[in-house]
Amino acid sequence: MMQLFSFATSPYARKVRIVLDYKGVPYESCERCYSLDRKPDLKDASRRAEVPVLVLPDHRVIYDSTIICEFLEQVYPDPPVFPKDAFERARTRMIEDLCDRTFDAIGFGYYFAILRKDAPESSAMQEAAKTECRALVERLEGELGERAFFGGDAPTLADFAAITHAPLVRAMRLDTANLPGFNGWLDRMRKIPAVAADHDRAAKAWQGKHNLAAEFEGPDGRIHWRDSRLEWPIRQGFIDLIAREYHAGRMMFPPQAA
Ligand SMILES: N[C@@H](CCC(=O)N[C@@H](CS)C(=O)NCC(=O)O)C(=O)O
Repeated sequence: MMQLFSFATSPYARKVRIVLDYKGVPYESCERCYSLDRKPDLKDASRRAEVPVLVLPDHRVIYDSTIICEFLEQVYPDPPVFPKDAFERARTRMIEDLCDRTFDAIGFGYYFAILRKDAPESSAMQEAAKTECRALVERLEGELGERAFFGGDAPTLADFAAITHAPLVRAMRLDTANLPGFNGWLDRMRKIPAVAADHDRAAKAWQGKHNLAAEFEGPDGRIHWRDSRLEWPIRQGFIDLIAREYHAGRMMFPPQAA
């Protein structure tokens, strides 16, 4: 059976688990978070030690949620998570990419600012995240238009990527009353069994041993930063806060990939 290195609150691992469940593919899940538990098996499987990582029954390894989902689509084409039309397929990937980079970076910045509540930048950083999140949800509303899901009548990878970030909109208490497309989409998504199961897993994780500090800081108090999560606070002008984190030795990066 395939094994998935996963983590209950990782949007990328959640996306892959939703796709596996949606397609009815059997797999064994292994909860890992390198920055929290530093167990060597994840790093042995994939040098960057990020979840998700899919290990095939013959021990071959695939990392990165998008690459894993493309593999799953080819091996288990039914039900599909990509549209057939070439442009719509590219559009699905663009929406997925938008969620993976932008939504994730905004959420990371928002929770980081809450965690550093005593920093002088904390409230401005939370506000910047809320403003950008609002703009992003409006953009998604536009992408939905009159469609039930981003790709039309059936959900695709774009929907599964976006739904893992939807809790952020509620956590920020953003007013979405004038976004009927987004709200209708949320209702439809929550009725999909694979999405409901993911929601239960993530909610249980948040209520259980996970808390904000535990989620962010490894055993030595360092926070795991990478690409778009680092770009966001610098673009927003919070470079001094990031520099203080760096000089205080509170940052860590994924292990070198090669
Ligand atoms: N591009 C990767 C990103 C994966 C990623 O950033 N995973 C995070 C969790 S959300 C991670 O494993 N970070 C290392 C850690 O926290 O230990 C993907 O799509 O799979």
